[in-house]
Amino acid sequence: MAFQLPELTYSFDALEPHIDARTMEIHHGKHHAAYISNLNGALADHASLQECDISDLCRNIQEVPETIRGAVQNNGGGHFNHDMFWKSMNPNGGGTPTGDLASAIDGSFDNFEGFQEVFANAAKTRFGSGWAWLCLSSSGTVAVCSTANQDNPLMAGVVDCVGTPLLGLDVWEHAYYLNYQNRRPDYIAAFWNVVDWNTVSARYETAQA
Ligand code: MN3
Repeated sequence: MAFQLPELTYSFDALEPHIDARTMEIHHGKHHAAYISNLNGALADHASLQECDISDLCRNIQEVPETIRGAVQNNGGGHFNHDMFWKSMNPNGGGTPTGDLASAIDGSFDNFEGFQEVFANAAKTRFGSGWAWLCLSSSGTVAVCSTANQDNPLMAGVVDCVGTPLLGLDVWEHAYYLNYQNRRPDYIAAFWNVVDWNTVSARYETAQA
């Protein structure tokens, strides 16, 4: 089939104590796998779309045939978002961004702490299931927003914060409930310890090119 579950580059327990092994195992092996299975099912009779890059499928979601658009929005979004999420974290992560990305964050949020506060607030106040994002906006500045369900900022015509996603945080309960129960703010605070800023910076450089 067109899309396959990407392997993690670290073990399920590598992000402990911030994200526990059981959550990682179920989140990757069950939730992400289900998005891919359902995406492939939706695209079964659409061979040309099976060849698309997942980011292009998200970007051009309004051109996907109407009969499968909802399934591609939910499951293609789910695949893109989780693939990006796994790669945004590293057991050696944490700290602060450097270089051009740090300057861009300072430009939009005064400083890194200001950015963290805005991002955490977007993640906390997303009602129900969704994601918080740091994006490169069309105006060339970095911005924070949140989206519902498995939508993401690539989905022009669907979301009101169109841009290139640089960092996303999954705030679905399945991402944190085993370890944090209803304490979403604690999960958000723990996330900063595992963010791989080198990867986020590389996305920023690519998005500007
Ligand atoms: Mn998830």
